[in-house]
Amino acid sequence: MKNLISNILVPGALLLSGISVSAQNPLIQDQFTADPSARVFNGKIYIYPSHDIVPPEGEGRADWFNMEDYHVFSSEDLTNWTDHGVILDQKDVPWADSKAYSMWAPDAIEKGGKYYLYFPTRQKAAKDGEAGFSIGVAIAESPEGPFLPQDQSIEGVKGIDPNVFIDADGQTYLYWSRDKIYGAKLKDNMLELASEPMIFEVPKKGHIEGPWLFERKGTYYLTYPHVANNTERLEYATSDNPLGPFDHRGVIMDESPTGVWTNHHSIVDYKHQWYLFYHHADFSPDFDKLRSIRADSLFFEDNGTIQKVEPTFRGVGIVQANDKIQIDRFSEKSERASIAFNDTENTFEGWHIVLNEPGSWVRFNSVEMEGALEQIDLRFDAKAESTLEVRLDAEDGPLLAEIDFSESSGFKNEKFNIQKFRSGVHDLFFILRKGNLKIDWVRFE
Ligand code: FUB
Repeated sequence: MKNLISNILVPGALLLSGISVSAQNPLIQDQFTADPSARVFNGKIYIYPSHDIVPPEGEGRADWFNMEDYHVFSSEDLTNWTDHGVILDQKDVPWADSKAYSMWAPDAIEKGGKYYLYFPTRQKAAKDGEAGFSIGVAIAESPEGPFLPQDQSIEGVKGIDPNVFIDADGQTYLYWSRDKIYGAKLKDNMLELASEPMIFEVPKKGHIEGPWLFERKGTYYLTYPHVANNTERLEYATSDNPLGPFDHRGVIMDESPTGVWTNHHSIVDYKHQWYLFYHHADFSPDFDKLRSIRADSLFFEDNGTIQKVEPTFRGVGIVQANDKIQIDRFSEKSERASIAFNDTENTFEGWHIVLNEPGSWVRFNSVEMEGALEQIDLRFDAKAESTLEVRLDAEDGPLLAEIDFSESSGFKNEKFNIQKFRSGVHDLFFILRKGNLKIDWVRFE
């Protein structure tokens, strides 16, 4: 973990704005991100996440969440993400404790051509000694910021996890949490409550936070992480009114099997497909306060109920054949195939897939391939003489390549000829026929 921590404390060029990151899940692979609030602005998808960090020595809170700023990321294809850099820092919020490292889950919305960032953080110690979480607003001319914070937090709002919703009639609502979920109307200025906060106790027992409200076909979906058993799972309730009453309807995503305690999500329709954005601790398997955002497709039944989402590594979006295809972020694999970190001291180096038994395979969905491609470039480590088949669309689909590897001593790249094939979006199958092979990534040219 040592190199990983120094990577975070001295981010250098990795965290400059404007860098494009190509990724499956997790979506952002050069820093920790959590609590993704996804929004569609000007035809692009923007994500406003929390930014988990390891704080400088002697600052922040050991063994807890530490966040000092927000970045925003955008994408047009859900595969290539641009980091627009820091849009707000704790030191620039007049009402906040500038050393609290508590810039928790934010949300953003556009109204009248301005962009409003709603964010929680700890307020400066008040005269009565109260220094809990309040929610503030920062305003920008562009979704990419910079966001200018208001002098005061929103009067009458104590809590975390703000979420904003604008109904078809133009009325704006603010939701937030403090063990329960609260909601109220916002004034047209987007800065003040226009109604008394209501409390939504759906369900009545178990910690609940992170509200995200959206409307579909006249139904208002209030969605939230809830601890029903051990850790947070994503659930939802519905109503015909943005302020309820809401009826509990079901589970969107089960508890994480790896014990990550939080989950926090958003749900958006982008180019006629619904997506669930959520988080896990992919790059920090032993410490669940350093998280990473993910996305998977979400589907509704005809009666409006939400189908449960199974988290995947593959995530969403189409990958171009001439980009690095990280097949360890697979869509499906045989039981005996596995993944491993490339460098356990610096997990941001990613993973490789391990095929160590003849017959083991991995499938990677939705690669855009044009027929003129002639070679596959593989980064691999052959632990023995090995043979790999690369097939299109099915385990017994058209053969693209049959590749023999001699034993190697560590990872290296080699290029191999491929057969002719039909242009289009294909699923790729990699099937080990002989030997023992680790593959980091592949690329076509
Ligand atoms: O990121 C800090 C907190 O963890 C969020 O505010 C909660 O929703 C949980 O994800």
